[in-house]
Amino acid sequence: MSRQIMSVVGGKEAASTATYDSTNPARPAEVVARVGLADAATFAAACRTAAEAQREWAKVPAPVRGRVIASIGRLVEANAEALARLVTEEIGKPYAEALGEVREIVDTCDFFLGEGRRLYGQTVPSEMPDKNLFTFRNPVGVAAVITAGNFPVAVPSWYLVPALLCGNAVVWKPAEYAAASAYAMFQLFTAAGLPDGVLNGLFAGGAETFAGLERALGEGTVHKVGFTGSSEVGRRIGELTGRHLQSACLELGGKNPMVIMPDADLDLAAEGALFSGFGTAGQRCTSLGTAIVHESVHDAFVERLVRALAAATVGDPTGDVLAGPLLDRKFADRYEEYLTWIQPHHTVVSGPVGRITKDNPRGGFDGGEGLYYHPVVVDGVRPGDRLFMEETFGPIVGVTTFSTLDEAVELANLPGYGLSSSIYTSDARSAFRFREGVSAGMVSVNNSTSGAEAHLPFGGNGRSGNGSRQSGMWVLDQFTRWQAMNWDHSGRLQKAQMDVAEIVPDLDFRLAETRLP
Ligand code: UN1
Repeated sequence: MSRQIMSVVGGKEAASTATYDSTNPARPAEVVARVGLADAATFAAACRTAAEAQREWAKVPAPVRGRVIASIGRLVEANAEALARLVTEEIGKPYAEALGEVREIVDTCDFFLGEGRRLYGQTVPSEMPDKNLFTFRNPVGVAAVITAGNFPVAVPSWYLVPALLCGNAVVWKPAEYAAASAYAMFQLFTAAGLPDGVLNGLFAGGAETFAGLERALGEGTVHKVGFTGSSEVGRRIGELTGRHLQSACLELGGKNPMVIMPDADLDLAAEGALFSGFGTAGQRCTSLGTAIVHESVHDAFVERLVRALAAATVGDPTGDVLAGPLLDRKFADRYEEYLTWIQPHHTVVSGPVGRITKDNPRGGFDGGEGLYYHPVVVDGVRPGDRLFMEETFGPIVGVTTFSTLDEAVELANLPGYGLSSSIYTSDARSAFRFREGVSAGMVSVNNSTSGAEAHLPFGGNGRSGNGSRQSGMWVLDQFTRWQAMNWDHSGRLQKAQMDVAEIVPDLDFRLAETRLP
């Protein structure tokens, strides 16, 4: 029996105008949840409700809001297995990874519960006597958060937890194909005692969401937009928020490079490439795009990667597998299109390509009805190729070669994304030269391109985002605005820059020349 879920606005179920079935990608005939989808008017109404609730929420002392975040962490921890099982069922993420994803919510809560007792502002000396200067972090107001379904609970928590802690209200629009996981997390958040209207869960299609957001921005009830998804939609959201003099927090795609230097530990590099490229079936925004391999170790690296891939299991995500099915039909269709970008000058070194079926099995595994695909390694990709230039969300990795580190850095930056990157080397100079040259917001040395920790700044540049950063103390700048206060208690008008005491130096002073006798 599948779940029926609806949007929740101000603590009450909100009207829906359409229905969406979220299915299990390992067995697409199985409906995980029947989801009521709201329209643009309901989205805008949710933002009004949030704006109303935010006024009271901002008055709750930050340490008390921190206690609520602590309770969310405890509730998520106590429900970790159930939530992870649901994530596996709904988007096909291998269970061990789903548990790791749930852990990331707890880590985020652990970090921000203490922030409730910090949210530091400064006291700053004034240029005049009897005057004090201060800075305060104020909540922005209402955050509209629109998230993807490949990390249906962890990535939303990166927005929701700091936004709420800082005293904002949130309207959260999760991906429809991950609605059941999102709804379960929403329930855990509200069980922690958030007042009605402070967190609203809104299920809606893309077009209605965009129209609702446009309306709410016009009405002045949204003050920050957080978006995780494609570069294409991110650009539209950036344009829309820009017209309203806002800058959205955009976490977009990636074409994440991994550079393998001649002095790399090749076994370690192959293991890293395997997980970066094919863990989560290549559906992380931090997944490996192209392995950029020094020409002297190309054959040895490719041979190791292909061997490791052949030994890896693709299959039922409830079991111990490297990868399960793709997230959803829409993603499988798009992935099939990426496969058409394989050109005659490329060499597929991994074996069969395409959907795993009875006629195209992977060893003894025929995939059943599931959206399972063969993992693919394409050797010989070149800078002009679409496979080299564009994000290919799914289990496909390109391989190209280089001769100098400068050339490798240039290749790493060429697609114009800039989320994550990695270098395998045993030379500190190469690691630091790569770090300096690469355009990515994140750099791994001798490690996978994916797997960022919850307390480092997460975000990208170029086609990967507008420079905004999530996580750790850096995300506070997304969900608060600095306010500067000056307080003059001299009892007279002291004019800045004019009524400032002057101490006159003797700038002609020079040291006397002394000569030894
Ligand atoms: C994403 O795919 O949107 O660094 C985020 C990682 C994860 C997050 C990925 N912690 O791979």
